Amino acid sequence: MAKSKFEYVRNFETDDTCLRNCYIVVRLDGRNFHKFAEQHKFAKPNDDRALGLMTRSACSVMEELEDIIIAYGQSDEFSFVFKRTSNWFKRRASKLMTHVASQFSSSYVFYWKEFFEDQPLLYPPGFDGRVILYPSNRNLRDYLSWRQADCHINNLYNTVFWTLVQGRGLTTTEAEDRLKGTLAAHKNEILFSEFGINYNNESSVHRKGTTLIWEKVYETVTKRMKLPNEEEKDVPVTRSRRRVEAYHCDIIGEQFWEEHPDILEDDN
Ligand code: DGT
Ligand code: MG
Ligand code: MG
Ligand code: MG
Ligand code: MG
Repeated sequence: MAKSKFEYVRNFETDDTCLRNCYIVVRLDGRNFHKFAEQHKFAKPNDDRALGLMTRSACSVMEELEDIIIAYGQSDEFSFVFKRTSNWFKRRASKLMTHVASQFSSSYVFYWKEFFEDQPLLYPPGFDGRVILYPSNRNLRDYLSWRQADCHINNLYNTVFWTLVQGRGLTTTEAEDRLKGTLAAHKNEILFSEFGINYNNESSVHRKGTTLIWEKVYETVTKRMKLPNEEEKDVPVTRSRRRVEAYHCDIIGEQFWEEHPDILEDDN
């Protein structure tokens, strides 16, 4: 086929194929959500409408795009893991990342009203994206553990911080000073001895974040059928289909992975 003299510009495109055999992680993070949360009156420290909308949008990403085996989200971020054998878009990083980011962003706006009934969306939110490759199951699990540990550290801090501000009337500066240099044990202690709050009883959505995986569900529906030489009648038919399921549990330890052995493919 004849080529135009302009065709050569194609050669300026750089190759961004993700290395084979690696899990491809795309992590999105809300742009300037400090301000976005303020302007849309997010509850502090955790707004369940906002978290629900993030999860709804992440489900849409998993359902609409190919090959995502697990996703993990907290605060204004969500990580999506493509299976290591995925060949979707020939593993081109920019294609994968932009599809995830745009599907997520449009879903966030599309489903906004379902979660924020009385709060109008004041301006279009954006999400940045990055791609990270992990060559082993250990590396991938450590990545997810890192994000969940981050969720825990931030949530413990924020829980104590806002309890001191809202429950004790401290200014934000006073609360900051009070917490400067404290370890996790101190923070737990402040919550328990001063407010009678056992941090472990706080909502697991807030403490553990949200993990999305595929699960097989069996559905029995009745179908009207006509068999030869018989009257038409209702027959139960069982079908299996995949559905995205949300968990708010620990994913750092072994238990979750032992209970869901199909998520990760064997190393080597
Ligand atoms: P960035 O990501 O560099 O564009 O800037 P930010 O402002 O998005 O910073 P980031 O991502 O490090 O921190 C997330 C911000 O979002 C943080 O300021 C708290 C806010 N945020 C996230 N979830 C909630 C929530 O449920 N309630 C409230 N009040 N704020 C939240
Ligand atoms: Mg940031
Ligand atoms: Mg952000
Ligand atoms: Mg963030
Ligand atoms: Mg096109």
